[in-house]
Amino acid sequence: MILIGQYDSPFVRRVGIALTTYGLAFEHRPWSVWGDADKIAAHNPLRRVPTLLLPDGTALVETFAILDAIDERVPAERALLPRSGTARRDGLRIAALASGLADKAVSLLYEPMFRANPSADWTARCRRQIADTFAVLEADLAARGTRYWLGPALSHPDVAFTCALRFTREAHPGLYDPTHHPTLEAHARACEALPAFAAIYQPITNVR
Ligand SMILES: N[C@@H](CCC(=O)N[C@@H](CS)C(=O)NCC(=O)O)C(=O)O
Repeated sequence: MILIGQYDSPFVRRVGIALTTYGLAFEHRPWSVWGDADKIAAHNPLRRVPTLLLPDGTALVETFAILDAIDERVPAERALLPRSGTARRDGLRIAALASGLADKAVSLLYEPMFRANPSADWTARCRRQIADTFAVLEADLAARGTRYWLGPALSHPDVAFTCALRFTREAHPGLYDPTHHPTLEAHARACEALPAFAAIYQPITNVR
């Protein structure tokens, strides 16, 4: 498998951490969505990352679709989400909130890159969406009292959230206030200390 994209993307990092946690072999092509757009386009007309090339050459796009394929390559007991049932729904729900938060943080980063006069309304909307989602996630995790989001073991929501938080903090300093989110803060710190998270990381270099 070949993973295309830089680890400064919260989505590419999430896929890289899942592959590394599973111990699945993969090649990494750290292509930039800006400088290497033509190379990415040869596999993905959207010119977006992550793009995952399967051994048969199929190019998968969209993090959740990529992870669906990766999860199938490990036994059910090692997968970062149960194959079905309530815990799967719950994990997908939380991972989708974290991923949506990351989407808004990416939009917020792109706005001044592409507009001479960034929209104040759009910027305020994104900031509000991010802040409200952090608040919902803090309440959700605090109510669980578990080591990881779905219980004693690492799962997809933990990876999705930790990648979203790291990206948001680095892209938008001050937007996330750790004192308002003590549960999220402790959780992300514990996840970032895991070997796969330490190995799969790149500070933001998202420049056009
Ligand atoms: N929903 C997508 C989001 C991927 C995404 O936004 N990737 C960014 C990099 S962080 C990208 O490709 N940006 C270039 C573009 O959208 O044209 C996913 O989960 O894979």
